[in-house]
Amino acid sequence: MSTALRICPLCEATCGLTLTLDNGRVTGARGDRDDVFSEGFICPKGAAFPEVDADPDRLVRPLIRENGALREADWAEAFDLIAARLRPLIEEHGPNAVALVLGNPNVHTVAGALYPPLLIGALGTRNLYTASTLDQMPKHVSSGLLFGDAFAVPVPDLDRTDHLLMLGANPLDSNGSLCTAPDFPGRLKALRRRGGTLTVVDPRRTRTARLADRHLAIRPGADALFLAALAHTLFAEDLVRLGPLAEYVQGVEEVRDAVRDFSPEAVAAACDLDADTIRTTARELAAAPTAAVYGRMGSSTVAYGTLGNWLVDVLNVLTGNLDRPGGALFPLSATAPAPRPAGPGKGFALGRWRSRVSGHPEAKGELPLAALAEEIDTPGEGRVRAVVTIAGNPVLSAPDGDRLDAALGSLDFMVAVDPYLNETTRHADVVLPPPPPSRSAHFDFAFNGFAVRNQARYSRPVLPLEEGRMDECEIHARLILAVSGLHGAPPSAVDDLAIERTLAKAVTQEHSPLYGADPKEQARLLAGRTGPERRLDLMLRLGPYDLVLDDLLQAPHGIDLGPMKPRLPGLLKTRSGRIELLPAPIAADLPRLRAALEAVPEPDSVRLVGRRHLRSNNSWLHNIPSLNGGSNRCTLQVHPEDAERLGLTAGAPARVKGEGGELTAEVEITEAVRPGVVSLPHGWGHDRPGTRLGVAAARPGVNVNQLLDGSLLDPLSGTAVLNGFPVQLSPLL
Ligand SMILES: Nc1nc2c(c(=O)[nH]1)N[C@H]1C(S)=C(S)[C@@H](COP(=O)(O)OP(=O)(O)OC[C@H]3O[C@@H](n4cnc5c(=O)[nH]c(N)nc54)[C@H](O)[C@@H]3O)O[C@H]1N2
Ligand SMILES: Nc1nc2c(c(=O)[nH]1)N[C@H]1C(S)=C(S)[C@@H](COP(=O)(O)OP(=O)(O)OC[C@H]3O[C@@H](n4cnc5c(=O)[nH]c(N)nc54)[C@H](O)[C@@H]3O)O[C@H]1N2
Ligand code: SF4
Ligand SMILES: [Mo]
Repeated sequence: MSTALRICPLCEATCGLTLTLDNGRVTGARGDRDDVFSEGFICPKGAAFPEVDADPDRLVRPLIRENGALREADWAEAFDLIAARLRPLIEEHGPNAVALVLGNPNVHTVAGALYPPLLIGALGTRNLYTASTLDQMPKHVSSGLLFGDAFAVPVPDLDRTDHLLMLGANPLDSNGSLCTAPDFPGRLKALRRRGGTLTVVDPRRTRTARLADRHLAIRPGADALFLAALAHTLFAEDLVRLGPLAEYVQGVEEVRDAVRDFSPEAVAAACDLDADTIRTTARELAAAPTAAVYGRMGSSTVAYGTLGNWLVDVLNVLTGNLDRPGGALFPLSATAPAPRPAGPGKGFALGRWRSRVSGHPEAKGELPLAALAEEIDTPGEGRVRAVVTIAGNPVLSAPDGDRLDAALGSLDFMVAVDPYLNETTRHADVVLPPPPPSRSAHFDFAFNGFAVRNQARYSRPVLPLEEGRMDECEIHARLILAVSGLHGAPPSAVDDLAIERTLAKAVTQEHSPLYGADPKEQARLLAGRTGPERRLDLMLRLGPYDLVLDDLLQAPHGIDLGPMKPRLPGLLKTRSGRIELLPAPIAADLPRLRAALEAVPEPDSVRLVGRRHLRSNNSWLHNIPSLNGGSNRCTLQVHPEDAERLGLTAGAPARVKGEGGELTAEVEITEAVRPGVVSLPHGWGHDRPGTRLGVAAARPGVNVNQLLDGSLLDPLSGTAVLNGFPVQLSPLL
């Protein structure tokens, strides 16, 4: 028996785990007390790591479709088939005939960080769809417009702030998002212990809301109105204090004009909050020595998602809290390029192309995942004929899974890189299964960029690859070669090319640590056992902390790089080189928000919101017995008043009808939801044939996204409205 360290890949908190190994298997997991960031924290999902790792339903060999049925194949056969089918399709119909779908776990794997950008380049397709348009794309668009960099996301300084205003997030169950903080619950408790204030805005009385000093049970979808009223109040009461930020910000007066109509009185009815409460919230935000406004899923996947995300940072700016300790700061990860000197940048463009069928504008190079089905099933020039999915299950995660399900079934060819045969991957002609996490290296390329403390931790695979398995990085590299017409070349060629390109650029950049160096010599210096390790080594060398891979290998519990530090103005890449507080696309979308002032919902209307459970992760952990035990979790939560009015009974089925379809769910009566709001979680509906999810299929639940038809989007970001959409309820009889 031995132990090994491994960062948990099951949510954004990135906790360090100590795994027990016995006989070539992981038999236990506990929190690593010496981890520089997580200091021993673990949640039930992390504790289930051994089970997640050894799930007998995980695919062991590639699958290929033959005469309509999937059969096991070897790797060579699988890649031969991809090269033989995908390449000719691209040559005949052009690159846009292939759509690439990237799901959430790509941000939790080394492969998902290093290879998809190269695959996108190799495919040359404009049909790129990711889970971002079911999630945080409004934040990317807002950051792109405000700061000129879609990845410049301010993160609340949880450990130092005096005041946190949190909207649409429930970190006690989600463990945090776009704010990477192991033991988020403990950090919130510490905030309160040191005399700080926590305000939670959520239509549900969540576990997080119960921890707060104040819970505002807003009407779903109204966050942007509420935030605009806070900004209005700051101006009206002369509470705007930019402090040192003033030098870097333009457009403050324009924002004053833009929010003039949104007085607390004007938004009160739409938000269903009283004007005094809104005013008090604004005053407290302004009065706090330091404060941070933080909005997540519930304020993002809504009709005014980009406006809401923009207003979050407008408030951080107007109160002088952006980029200052205790406020909302920009993390600086060890693999981010070393900061360049301040000055104008290229800015951020939206809508450089549009989707074929509905004309949705691209955002950050992506089209709305909600529009994928129509891009496949609408005939005509430019139709999507083949799909590659990597770590995604859009049949359950995106609106109108039934339509997408049918569309995927009609494709000429489909490839899935995924460990499971699930609702989506069952349509693939080739399934390429990556090994379980214990056999994969781990580095948080994505989440270190959103972490409340700068740090770097690397884990090598804790167990060797089993016979017949392929590392996920190699799977991605071979896929890239197969679609590029380079099928059969060694996968290391992909890493070598990436290194060569990166170095060629870096040595010409004056701010780069390798400015003026000889690229060939630098490439030879790179250490690491594998291509991806050499690429990590290079990124560290080009990064801001003078680190190399060997430093990480010498520090198995991680390297602490200190608290977040101010990064303005160097970080700004807007054309003006300043924070552009009222960008034109935002100004153009504000009339829509103004119209919402009048559109107060009917008194008896009901809106649906989602929820997460501590033991879940989107659609893919329902197959783990210890994470899917106990009572039914896929229940429709209804407030007692609504239940009474609508004749719904606890434990009995209710019919739920949305614009896109209807379903039946078991009623749970609870005051945890406010009147006029019901809640149903996502990621369920494991009752389709042809999957290999024994445990999940036995308790399938229903797919909430079947209530949607994919037409409700935040127009600036293409993000699906997954929260706060209208539904009708009735007892099933
Ligand atoms: N246990 C668990 N953890 C997870 C996941 C999981 O599935 N399970 N998924 C991971 C992923 S991919 C993500 S993106 C994160 C998300 O993590 P969070 O951003 O914390 O998201 P949720 O837990 O969905 O919480 C969203 C909250 O918004 C509320 N809400 C709904 N509509 C509105 C609204 O209009 N206004 C406001 N103010 N609130 C609203 C909901 O009631 C809900 O409590 O969690 C990650 N962590
Ligand atoms: N109604 C509603 N819908 C939602 C949400 C909501 O709150 N409400 N949340 C949305 C959010 S925030 C997100 S991020 C999306 C998520 O949407 P998706 O990313 O489509 O869904 P997941 O369930 O995370 O699917 C992950 C897939 O990755 C596979 N996988 C797991 N580990 C690995 C690995 O190591 N490598 C590879 N290659 N694959 C792996 C799993 O088997 C699964 O097929 O769902 C969105 N959908
Ligand atoms: S909080 Fe997230 S990262 Fe930490 S143990 Fe749980 S699932 Fe893993
Ligand atoms: Mo997400």
